[in-house]
Amino acid sequence: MPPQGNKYSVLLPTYNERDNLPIITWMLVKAFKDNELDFEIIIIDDASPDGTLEVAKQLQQIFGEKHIVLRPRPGKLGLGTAYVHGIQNATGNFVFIMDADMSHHPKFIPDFIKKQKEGNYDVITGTRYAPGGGVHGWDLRRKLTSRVANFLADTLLTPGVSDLTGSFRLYKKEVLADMIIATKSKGYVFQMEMMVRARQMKFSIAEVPITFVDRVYGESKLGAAEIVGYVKGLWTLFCDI
Ligand SMILES: Nc1nc2c(ncn2[C@@H]2O[C@H](COP(=O)(O)OP(=O)(O)OP(=O)(O)O)[C@@H](O)[C@H]2O)c(=O)[nH]1
Ligand SMILES: [Mg+2]
Repeated sequence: MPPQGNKYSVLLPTYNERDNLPIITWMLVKAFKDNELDFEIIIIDDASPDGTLEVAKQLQQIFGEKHIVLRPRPGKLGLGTAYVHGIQNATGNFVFIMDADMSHHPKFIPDFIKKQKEGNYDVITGTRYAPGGGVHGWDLRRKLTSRVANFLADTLLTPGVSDLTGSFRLYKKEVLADMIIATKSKGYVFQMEMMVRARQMKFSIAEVPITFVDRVYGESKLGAAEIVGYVKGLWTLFCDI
């Protein structure tokens, strides 16, 4: 048995990530094994046209069904519901949420866990915008968009978290379940609303610095429509709380 009997479930939503999935999976397995932690990686693939699920099945053969759990869905149903679907299948008492495109590096996993233990926190959120954190590989436009998105959210909603739009986080499972129920928005606002709700619900939150790199393979999906959607969602949230 691992120390303290903790188990970490990683929710990994994928859509067209066949090139990134093997690397991220291998790195995750290494991070957990090197630190003697009990874990499972739940891959939630939404019928990716590039055949990500086939790659996931091969990874399950390599690393075993105990560690790689496949929970595919029949179509692209969005990130918010992918997390709900994932958590319903999680058997750990802690849940990591991260992207599968290598923007979130598994080497930070031990930092999250160490920080969580320090104060028995409910939520640990990775931040690019605190000393030690950073962003690599983004052009000025993308950096500005992210900064402005964070600034707007922080000004309007003041949740006191330095990186609101990031999604590399560790949660106590029951806390995540409660927060997901309370969170209404979909799309890019989802991550931010989660932190606003966490504060409202008086959960304890701590941050760890992370460096974020641009996705390794594949195309970015952040366009004008997502930005407009974000601002609208932010406003709705502002009026709601
Ligand atoms: N299951 C599922 N996963 C999704 C969906 N949309 C995105 N993802 C995955 O969610 C993670 C984050 O999405 P990204 O497309 O990387 O979003 P982003 O980081 O804001 O933008 P870029 O990295 O610039 O493309 C990645 O692992 C995606 O493969 C979806 O509808 N369903
Ligand atoms: Mg990404």
